[in-house]
Amino acid sequence: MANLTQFYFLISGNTNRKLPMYQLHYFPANANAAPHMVLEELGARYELLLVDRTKDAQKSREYLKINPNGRIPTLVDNSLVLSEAAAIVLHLVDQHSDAGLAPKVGTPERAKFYQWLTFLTNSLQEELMIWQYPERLAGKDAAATAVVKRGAEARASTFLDVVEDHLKANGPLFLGNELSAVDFYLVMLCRWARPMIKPPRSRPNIAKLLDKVTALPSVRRAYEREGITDEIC
Ligand SMILES: N[C@@H](CCC(=O)N[C@@H](CS)C(=O)NCC(=O)O)C(=O)O
Repeated sequence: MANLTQFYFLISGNTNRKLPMYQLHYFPANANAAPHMVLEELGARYELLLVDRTKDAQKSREYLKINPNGRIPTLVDNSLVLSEAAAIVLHLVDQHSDAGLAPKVGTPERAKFYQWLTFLTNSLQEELMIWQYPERLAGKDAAATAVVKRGAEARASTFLDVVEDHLKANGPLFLGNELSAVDFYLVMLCRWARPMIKPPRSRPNIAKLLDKVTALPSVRRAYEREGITDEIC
């Protein structure tokens, strides 16, 4: 059987540096994208390591040692091994609090930042996962799969409407004029959601946020380094 655990190193910014600070295990445009955009925006030192999903490397013995869930991404920060994209994003913004990608801890703004990040990862992301992989819930039954897919898309669409209403009232970004990590998280999810019957960009305020955030050099670099060359979302 082929070696299922091929990790590849990719270039990551500066070359005149000592050991990398972080390692991000990724697959192009997967749930690593939000942590990756944050790393780029922070100007952090990191290495990218490909977890080759085409070979099921996320389920390999080596990878399961660092991520027993067999999911991508995983961030390695010295002795800390961290999974869950939202947790990684929170860790990064806390490690680089001076960069201001999240409001100060203990403020109402920070609480709202938690609210939106949790909403994105817990509600929208999960529904998009079901929409993309309905057979994981429905099994082999084609009719059941279609029902699950339709239901997940309808729920994801409702969640996008909630984001649209929020941005209309409080935008152009999640926290008004302040760029925060939650804006990057929405970009990641909106890329996945592009094939929806009602794509995220059909909502004007979401489209405005996506235009603003995908114009950032950090965001373009992150996707380019993952090998993504088409329009981000
Ligand atoms: N809740 C996790 C979900 C991660 C996740 O589902 N990653 C997908 C890629 S986007 C994955 O690893 N899929 C491979 C699999 O399920 O085998 C997170 O946000 O990090």
